Amino acid sequence: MANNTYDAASITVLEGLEAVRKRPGMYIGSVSTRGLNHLVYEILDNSVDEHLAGYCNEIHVTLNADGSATVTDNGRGIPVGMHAKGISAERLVFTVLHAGGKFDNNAYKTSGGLHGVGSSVVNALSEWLTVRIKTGGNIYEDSYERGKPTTKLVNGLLESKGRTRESGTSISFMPDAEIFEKIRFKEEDIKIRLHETAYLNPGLTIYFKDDRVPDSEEIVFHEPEGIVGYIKDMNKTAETLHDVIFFKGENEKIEIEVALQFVNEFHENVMGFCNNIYTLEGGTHITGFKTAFTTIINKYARELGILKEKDANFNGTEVRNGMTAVVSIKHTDPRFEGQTKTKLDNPDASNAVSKVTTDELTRYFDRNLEVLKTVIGCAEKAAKLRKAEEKAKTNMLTKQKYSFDSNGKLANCESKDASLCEIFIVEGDSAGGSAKMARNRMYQAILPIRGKILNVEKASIDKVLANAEIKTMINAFGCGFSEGYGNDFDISKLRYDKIVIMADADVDGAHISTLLLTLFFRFMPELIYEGHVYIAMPPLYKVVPNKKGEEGEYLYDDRALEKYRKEHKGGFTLQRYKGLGEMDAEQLWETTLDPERRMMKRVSIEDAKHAAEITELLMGLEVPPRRVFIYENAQNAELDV
Ligand code: TTJ
Repeated sequence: MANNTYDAASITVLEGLEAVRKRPGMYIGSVSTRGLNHLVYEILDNSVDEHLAGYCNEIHVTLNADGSATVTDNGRGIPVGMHAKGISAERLVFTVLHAGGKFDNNAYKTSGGLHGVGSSVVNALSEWLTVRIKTGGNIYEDSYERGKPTTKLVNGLLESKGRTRESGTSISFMPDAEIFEKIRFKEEDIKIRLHETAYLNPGLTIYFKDDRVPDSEEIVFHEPEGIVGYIKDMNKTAETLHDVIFFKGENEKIEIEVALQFVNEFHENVMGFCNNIYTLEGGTHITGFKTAFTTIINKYARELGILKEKDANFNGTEVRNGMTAVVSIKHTDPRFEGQTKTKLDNPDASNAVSKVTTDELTRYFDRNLEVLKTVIGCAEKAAKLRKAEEKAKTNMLTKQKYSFDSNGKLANCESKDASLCEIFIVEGDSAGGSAKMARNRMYQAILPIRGKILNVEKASIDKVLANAEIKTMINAFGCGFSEGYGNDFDISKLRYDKIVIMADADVDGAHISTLLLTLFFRFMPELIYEGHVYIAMPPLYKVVPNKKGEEGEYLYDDRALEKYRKEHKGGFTLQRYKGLGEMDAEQLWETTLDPERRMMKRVSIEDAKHAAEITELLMGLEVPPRRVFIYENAQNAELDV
């Protein structure tokens, strides 16, 4: 550290990382589990970039027993030499904001929005971080604590720790408990992300291991079929109507790949990616694809005489009825906008995707007339339903606009100030009855629902809207719904700030929550985007110590019970709640309704998406595995407060 230039550089650097620690949300979105997992993706993206540059084909992701994570690749290794600023390249990567990708000329590096904000952000938000690099025949190691280097340099550089013939980079880091609400990575989400990455990079093999679980097995994600394999897997349990259609092309330096397939169902699932980043909110690439697709299908439908001169065109929703599609593009300078910075904003992407789609699909349909007819058939089916559905909708919305308690079931709250109001959707009439008595009737509305609500993945819109429970719900919320014909959803009309799903912690409860989340995800996703949907977490146990003078308490999971057992050797009585129905009004208030004491989990868009995927999966399975699946997931559902 004799070098003044280096000292000066290091001071500005540390100020930068201090800013990250002060406002982590600005760099990684949030400090919830979502933000926590983001750290892994942030590091992983560097290795994927090295793959895209053509130098890496294997990545290992390990969740270590001590709670840290390790990402290892077999790329060239981060450069360890001196960078122009008088600081080593590797130090620069981990201590300077936005330094990622400075040394390579990889055109498709992930950048923009929350993505690629860099390893320095992860470093700043880690209690410790260790870098191991094999490059140029040597092994190097560098370490940091909360962003600050702890390894001694010699003449400003790392010393070799040994020789090797291999090359690659390995990063281990422990997320900082001072920053994050919880520091347990959610392996389910990470696995989904790794699998997605494997589909988008067919030449890459990703190994995942969760060493927090004893004897856990390594999972290998390798998808040589790429996005075609992705479509096949998504449609695994559906009735597919033709082979997967795949095309790719390039336009104005934008690389485009599309895979699509129609299934015999009444919804569409079009997913977009830009430079391997999933664009949850869509954007220009998706618009370009959809516009082109609608034009092509209408053109063919007229040529084939399926649409007559007097007929109106099929609309976009109709031509995509039953479609599963992945649109993946590579752009040298992606821009992301939107609520969650997941909406592609580059205007040139729209033209490029539209052009390639038009050229390639025309070529395909000219040669595959049967597939074309099948695809147009899906649009016709949708169009036929349209009239009936529009009618059903008008009837429903006009007749019942002001009598939103269509079943006499909703016990509404008195306040009309939506920012203060909450609605609890309660499983079962008996729990619903107690909840009605227990609630704060000024601000809390109760809507009991019976049995299983209709599965919205499977049913067509008119059936969904005919369902009494769903009708009541839509009417109660007050903002309409948003799939199918015309987007009538208006979140500004929402009557409740919080929509709380209250179901038992058992198989049926898990199923009801899953179905409700699927319903919201498909028809009212903004409720979830804007954070209005919650899941109530009623306690599993009540314990009262035998020792006089000590108060009883509620326990919310088995871990808490174990802890309680250890701390109360003097004995206690234990009451286990099998369901909400077992609680009386007062208990329900104390544990689940009272804003001061209750526990609730806010539903993220990933949770809802996951629910929709489970629903889709469940529909294709026979009864026995389905029960096993729901039960396992009901058991695994962790407490998240
Ligand atoms: C950059 O250009 C010269 C050769 O090495 C290139 C490079 O930086 N490769 C690279 C970086 N491979 N892997 C990484 C990397 C891997 C992880 C897990 C984390 C980070 C921050 C970088």
